[in-house]
Amino acid sequence: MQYTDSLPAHDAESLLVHPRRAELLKEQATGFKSVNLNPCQLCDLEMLLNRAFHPLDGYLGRKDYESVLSDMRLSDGTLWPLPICLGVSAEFAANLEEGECVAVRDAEGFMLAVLTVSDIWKPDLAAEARAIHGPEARREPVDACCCGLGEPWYIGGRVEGVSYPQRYDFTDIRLTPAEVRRSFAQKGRRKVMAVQAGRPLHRADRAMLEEIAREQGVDLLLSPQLRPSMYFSVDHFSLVRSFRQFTETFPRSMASLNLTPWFERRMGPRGALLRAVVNRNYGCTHMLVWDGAKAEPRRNILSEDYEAHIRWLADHREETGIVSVAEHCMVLDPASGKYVRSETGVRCANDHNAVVDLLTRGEPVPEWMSFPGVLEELSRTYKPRWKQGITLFLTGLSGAGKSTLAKVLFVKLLELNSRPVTLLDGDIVRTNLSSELSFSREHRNLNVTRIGFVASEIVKNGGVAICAPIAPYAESRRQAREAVEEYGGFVEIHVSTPLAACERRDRKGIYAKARAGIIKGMTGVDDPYVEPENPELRIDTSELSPDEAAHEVLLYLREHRFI
Ligand code: PPS
Repeated sequence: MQYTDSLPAHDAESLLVHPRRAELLKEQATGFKSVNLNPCQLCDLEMLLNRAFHPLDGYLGRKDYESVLSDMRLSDGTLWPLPICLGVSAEFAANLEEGECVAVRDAEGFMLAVLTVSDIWKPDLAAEARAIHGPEARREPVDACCCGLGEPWYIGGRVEGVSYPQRYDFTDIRLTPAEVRRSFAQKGRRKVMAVQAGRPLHRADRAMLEEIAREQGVDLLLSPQLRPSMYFSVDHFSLVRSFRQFTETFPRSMASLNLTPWFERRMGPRGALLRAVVNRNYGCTHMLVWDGAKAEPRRNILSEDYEAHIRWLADHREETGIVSVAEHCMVLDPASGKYVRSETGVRCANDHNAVVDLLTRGEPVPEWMSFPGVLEELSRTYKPRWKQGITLFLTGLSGAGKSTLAKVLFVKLLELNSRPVTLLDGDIVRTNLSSELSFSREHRNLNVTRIGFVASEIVKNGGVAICAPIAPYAESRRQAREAVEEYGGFVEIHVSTPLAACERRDRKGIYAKARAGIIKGMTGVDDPYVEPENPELRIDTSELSPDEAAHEVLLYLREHRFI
């Protein structure tokens, strides 16, 4: 890699510069161009700054990049399996010159580092994909960091760190590689196996880890595999909290927990090799390799691909310094009540699927499957339907009876008192949330998308949202459903009262005005209403009283176990 002579030498523990230099860089940075990092890029920068990516001291330059693609080595011969480059837009790259300094910032604009640009180039993404995934690979950017950049350009060069990215969650277990290595030394741990998993771990995993620890003579460093996009989601917190509980089932001297900004790149064997290098930098000597194939019931874990993968990692053991240990398959021995190793049983991951299944059905999880502490954490996230949040989305023409039905449901659900209930009637929303919007197609869609967003926040926090907009278009109804279903139930109720009946009622006199041409673009008169194709319920209020209509909805909710 190319270095600028005037740059200070880098520290083995971090790429953060001395505070005086950091101050100087901040002053100078007003004249630098800026790159704002996406969540994946932030993880990469943190891994560079804390030296989890040692020996890299910046983003790869072109020569190193090409050498990594062709030989899995930096140009000085050091093993390095995957390119770590900074992807930028073509527009940004076009105005940049080699030798220039760039301020590297987080999404809020806070400066984290300065990159002295040594190389700027347009990567051949097809060649990159083939080098990493083999000749069949397609040409999409292989690196998740480049998502959303269209046709990215890469910039490489040395990095001077000013600050680590801000993290506010679980700060007590976010140790840098140097801190982890020091803690191993203090505790006298000489052999440690890194265990990363993207799902909560249970009793079968515990039994397997205990057995491996005994056989290999290792302690354990447990890390939940976090997704950069997950930081604001419930899953993120519940995964980490379940890991805390799981770690506590081991003797203190044997296992510790740490969060790393590492994210899984889905880059096949090369990705696993990079994980080995990173684990070595955290001071580990071993790493557990899960069978990446899909968990299928009754499937023997040791597929040929998996064995080849383990052998391949073993071939690079000298250079990575990491012993790769294959996942074992464990089954419960009914006679002893203990887990025993099996060559033909099912993967531990299946146990997790079973646990989630039981929790969401509201059924008890048997003692032998998991730990009380882990289950307590998970049961806050994986709830049965009657404890999850839910949205009742009433759609239909003006005057169809949506508001009346919504009000009756609001009262009935409050009477049940199982969850907090919020009424988002069309009028309430138009007054408080969408007062500037017209009744154009674009604005109606925007209005309904906003309602979907508010409803999803309510559902995320376990409440009931009753929405009653006209919502005449399928696209925004679908968006609202997608936003909500990420967190809970969505019941679409088409209030299908025919136009003639709505017009006969005409309580607001709005149809009369529309027919007289005073109001233009009235839904059903001279503006479309696209009927929902597959609503959960269809209710025509011209044939039912409000109480009867509400009764139908409540029956549906009961039948589908929402209440
Ligand atoms: S939308 O299409 O979902 O954004 O509409 P919504 O927010 O539910 O607003 C509908 C209420 O606005 C009044 N109104 C109109 N409706 C339809 N078309 C036009 N052009 C229009 N102009 C005003 C109407 O009274 C609706 O109230 P409800 O309660 O549905 O009768």
